[in-house]
Amino acid sequence: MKITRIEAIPYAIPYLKPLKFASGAVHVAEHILVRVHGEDGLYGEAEAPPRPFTYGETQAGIKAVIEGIFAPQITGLNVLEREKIQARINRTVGNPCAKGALDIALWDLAGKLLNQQATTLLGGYTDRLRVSHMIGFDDPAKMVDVAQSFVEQYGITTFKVKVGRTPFQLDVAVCRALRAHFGDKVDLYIDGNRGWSASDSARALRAMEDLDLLFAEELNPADDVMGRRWLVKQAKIPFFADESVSRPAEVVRELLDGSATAISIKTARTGFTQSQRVLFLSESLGVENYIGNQIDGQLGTMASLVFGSAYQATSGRAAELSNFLDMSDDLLTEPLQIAGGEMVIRPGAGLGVTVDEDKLSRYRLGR
Ligand code: MUC
Ligand code: MG
Repeated sequence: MKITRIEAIPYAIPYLKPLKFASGAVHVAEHILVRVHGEDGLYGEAEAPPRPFTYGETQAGIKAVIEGIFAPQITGLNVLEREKIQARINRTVGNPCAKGALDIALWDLAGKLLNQQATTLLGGYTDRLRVSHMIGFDDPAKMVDVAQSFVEQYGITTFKVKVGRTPFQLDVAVCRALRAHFGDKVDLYIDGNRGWSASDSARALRAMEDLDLLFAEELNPADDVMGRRWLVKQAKIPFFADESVSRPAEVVRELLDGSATAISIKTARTGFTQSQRVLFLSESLGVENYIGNQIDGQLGTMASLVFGSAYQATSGRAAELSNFLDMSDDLLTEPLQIAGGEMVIRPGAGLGVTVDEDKLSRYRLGR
């Protein structure tokens, strides 16, 4: 089946509660719905979340690159010619979230064409993942309350704690409060979004040595090349690369440079096709990974679940699948559910979810 038309539809849905972290904050989900149409009226869908403070992409930029460059390059190709499509869109450098959403929409469409779940086409390992929730900056007591409510309401027991503030003791106090409140009943890890220097990161890690953190992520910038290497060498817990690995080549570079010892996989920035490369690299090298969250809405969250549940190597750790719960609304006809700390894939073809046209017309921007 041929690709006949591609749409990039901007929309905006406010958050009930903004998520704040060291590199920025999100108050409104200003995302792009990517629709790839094939023959016979079938289409595939995915969500692109622009993160200017992480990858430099904007909502307007994602729409422009998809409609102006990628659509003319791949319209008319067979939906299943994934490598040919990758070769064409990768002539343009950067734009990871635009490419990621386009790729996921193509897998959704391929699944519908073949009447198969995308997760089965990818690997079909399991039908569910444990969920980890990401807690944004606030006072220690409020962050403990958020975690407690997610334990009670959703059975979630793994939390990513955003750190990277100055002075670093603010964040140490939060982690200490969480551990004091929950004891060993929860797993905790930290993500600095490049907010600290190498030396403050080292001091913070020392100050939290007794808190049994699972791992640390992007505490300082990978661009502080020597400082990052110095930090990672002395860290006693795995050091995950996140925003510094938006391409497979960057995964290799960060690992060989000693700037990371483990890899966060985000389908929002590497789609399914490039996420496979990242995953197979990390698996072959014996490097740990987990499925991260780019503050995705429900469509993007389902994409993360579909990919993560497809493979044994991405199913081991809890995946970040719950931050859509902070949004005031979403686009799907049937909202995603988290119960018993898990999220389960949907039985339908492709991603198994459907966008509600009324909701889309309520939240779409422009015509
Ligand atoms: C994360 O893991 O860093 C914050 C910015 C972004 O791009 O993703 C989030 C979460
Ligand atoms: Mg991160």
